[in-house]
Amino acid sequence: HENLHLLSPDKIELAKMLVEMGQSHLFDHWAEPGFDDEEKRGFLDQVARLNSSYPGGLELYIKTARELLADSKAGKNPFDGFTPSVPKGEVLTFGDENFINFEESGVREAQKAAFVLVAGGLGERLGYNGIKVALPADTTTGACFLQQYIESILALQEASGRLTQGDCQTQIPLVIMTSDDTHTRIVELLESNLYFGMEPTQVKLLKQEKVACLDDNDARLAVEPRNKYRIQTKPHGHGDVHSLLFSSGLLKVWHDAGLRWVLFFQDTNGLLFKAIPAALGVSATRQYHVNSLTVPRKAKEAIGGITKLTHADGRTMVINVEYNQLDPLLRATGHDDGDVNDETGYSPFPGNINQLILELDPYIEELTKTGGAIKEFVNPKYKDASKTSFKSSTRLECMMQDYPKTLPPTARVGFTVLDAWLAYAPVKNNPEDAAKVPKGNPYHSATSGEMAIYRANSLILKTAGAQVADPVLQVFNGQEVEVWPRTTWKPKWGLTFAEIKRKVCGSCTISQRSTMVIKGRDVILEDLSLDGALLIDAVDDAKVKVRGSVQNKGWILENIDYKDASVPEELRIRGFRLNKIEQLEKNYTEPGEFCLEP
Ligand code: UGB
Repeated sequence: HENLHLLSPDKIELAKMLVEMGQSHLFDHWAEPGFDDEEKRGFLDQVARLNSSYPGGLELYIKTARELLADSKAGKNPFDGFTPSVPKGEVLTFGDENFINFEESGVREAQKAAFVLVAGGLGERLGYNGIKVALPADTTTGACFLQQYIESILALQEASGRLTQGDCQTQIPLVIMTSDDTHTRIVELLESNLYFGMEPTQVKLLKQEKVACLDDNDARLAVEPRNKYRIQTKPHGHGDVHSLLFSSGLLKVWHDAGLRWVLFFQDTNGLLFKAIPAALGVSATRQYHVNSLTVPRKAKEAIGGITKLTHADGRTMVINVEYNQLDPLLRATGHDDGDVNDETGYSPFPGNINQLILELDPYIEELTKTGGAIKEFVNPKYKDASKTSFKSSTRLECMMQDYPKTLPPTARVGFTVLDAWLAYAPVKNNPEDAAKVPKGNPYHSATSGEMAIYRANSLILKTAGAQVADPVLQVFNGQEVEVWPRTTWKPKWGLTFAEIKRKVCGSCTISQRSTMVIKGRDVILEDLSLDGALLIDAVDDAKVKVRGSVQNKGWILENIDYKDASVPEELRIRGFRLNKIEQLEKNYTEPGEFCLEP
């Protein structure tokens, strides 16, 4: 009480609220007036930030925490009363007529889309020291994930503009959710690369705040061990993206601009945009309010499973069940073997790749009710079976894919199943953990993430009619991977299958040891026989036909050891680097029509 005069009236209210909410321990060790006064004010400033950044404020946070901690202590199953079953979704086959039609409709819709990248996570499992979006998606082009994402959105924008003759929006907005762990470095990456070609005003950054840590089952807020005037905080999870979007006012701006879709995606999936046009087409055609992108999933693989849950009282929902919960849920509901592969070799529950497409208007309607608050969970690590104390402080967490949990039963919640080779190759695991992944399951490492890009590109070229040599198996950082020819292109060369097919003509062949980098938009491959490395760059108005035989020593993959500290970290975590011995490189800087016939 003797310190109250130091505080403004609104801060006094906050302090009172804390005391009423059983948090008086936060003030127990306060020094007398005249000592640490700045620190005391700083403490209440932090409390004010924690209060305003959480929908419903700290009071609700503490209340929810008590409920969730009590449930956790009682061992309550969050799926009590629900029976899981396999939901029905739209299954796509790359390159067939259905896929091509969905792609075209998706490109049309892209004019009315906004993209949201959640990039607040540090990626502890990967253990990389930088930010994940700055990692090269592949080392052949060296383009980082953020560059790839931005160039893909720009290519989509251009393709959509062409198809719809630019009748509405001309710039697709991109929002990046950052956190204190990633914000400054993401700003630097964007600024030092001139936003990778995007208009700076097209990109908006929203920073998520951390939430207060909890010391015990009474949800007593944890104080920093070395600073008694600071509450300990931890990340709240990617679910924050919904409340941030809502409170930023952007959803209304998008609505007023005539937008219809919001697409959420994660920080390190180099394949994603190969699947986006078709998946957006599915959303539009099936009029899904929520469309989750999924891939076939191996039983027990560390990605969530999309599941239909039916409650004894008749309620149903189609929702992601995290990998650590799916197996126990199945066992508890009569499936004695739990989560197992069926005759297809995959779990019948499709794998969530955390790429969501939401229809804007129903999204706004829902968030107007919830403020963007997402159903949370708590995951305390207890000291012992009495579950009375924690090994270290915990906090509430939330996930963006839990958004449908509050939706009414009338909501149209669907999902799209895509080939994993086409849609999903994240970089999440460090080399040591990846090498321990059971054989047959994806590694989700920097090694597999890069190799997956070459495989997808090769398979796409094959489907487009090229003869692409089979891969060889090689081991990098203890992981056996298929090494396909290193064929790459800028998104503007080919974002949809139809566009790529149009640019691969006659009889093209590509040998396994080849590398191809196409940077121009209008480059046509005609009767090309590639055995070596070929690099073509061209300004947008240069039309280049490449034909005939290209043969040279090419670029060779060399093994490196992830423990070799003399090699840069972004290469070490892959276990290989490129030795660029010889290539045919052509750069067309003037508009016109050209033919490259070596
Ligand atoms: N992220 C944030 O922006 N803020 C945060 O506070 C935390 C993360 P992880 P996770 O695709 O394989 C998800 O850590 O959460 C960003 C799904 O829940 O890579 O373990 C972060 O920057 C799971 O169902 O993944 O697992 C990154 O971009 C499964 O689908 C993204 O959120 C799994 O992804 C994901 O964070 C998967």
